[in-house]
Amino acid sequence: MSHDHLIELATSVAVGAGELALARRRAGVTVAATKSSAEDIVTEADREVEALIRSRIAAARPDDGFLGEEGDEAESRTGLTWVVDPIDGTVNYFYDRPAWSVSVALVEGDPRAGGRAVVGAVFNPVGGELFRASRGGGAWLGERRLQVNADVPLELALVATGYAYQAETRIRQASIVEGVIGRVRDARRIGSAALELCDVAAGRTDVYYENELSPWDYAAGALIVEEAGGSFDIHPSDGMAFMVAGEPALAERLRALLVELGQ
Ligand code: LIP
Repeated sequence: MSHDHLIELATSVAVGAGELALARRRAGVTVAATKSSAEDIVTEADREVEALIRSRIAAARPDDGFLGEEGDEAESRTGLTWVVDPIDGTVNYFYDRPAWSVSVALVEGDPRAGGRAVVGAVFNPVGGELFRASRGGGAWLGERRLQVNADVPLELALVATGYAYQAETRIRQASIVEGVIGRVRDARRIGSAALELCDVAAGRTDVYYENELSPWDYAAGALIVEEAGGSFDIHPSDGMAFMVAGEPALAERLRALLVELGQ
């Protein structure tokens, strides 16, 4: 199947899943369970949306692998694995804050160990924005070609980040933000890694970093950033591995600052 067909499948699945998630949101959302902490929730909609995505992809490409946030992993027989976050920004979704997305990526290789997406789609149903990219085909918001901001000095960079579901980790992350915020223009936090990455690709923020993300949080957004001329790298750390995404020179300056601050 060509990248054109693969990106058509990824975008069609992401939009259909987003429409279901939005309908469930409007009908009312309940917490189905918690995971790593009381703050780390999963809703019935998360599970229902992932099941819809899984069924549509299995019907179209039954031999591909599947790695979703909410369900069992399916082994790949093609070397390709669909990496899916059915609702990225779950807490925002639960609070009916209009900042959540469906993230669908097809990754070549091991999604947890260097695998790279060949196509990716991120759909924000509330805003009606569909971000997409295919390897070598550019990054797009609708029909608009995306490009990261270039030639931005660190001290004038609008920086985005996020925080973990564990309080002790958030306290450590906040101490890093305390060191960053006086060295940059300002900081932002959406609460959806996929949308943060798409904002970098669209030039709405200059650079984004976060740690303790999972492949389903970043697989699609990382490709969208790279196809918009940016870099996405996961950096090992004695503490917590962290990712940085943005125009390559700026991303490297932020990485160096984070290491200086003890990230
Ligand atoms: C979320 C990420 C976000 C991070 C949150 C959470 P989820 O994913 O998209 O960047 O800061 O802690 O991990 O749980 O909403 O799919």
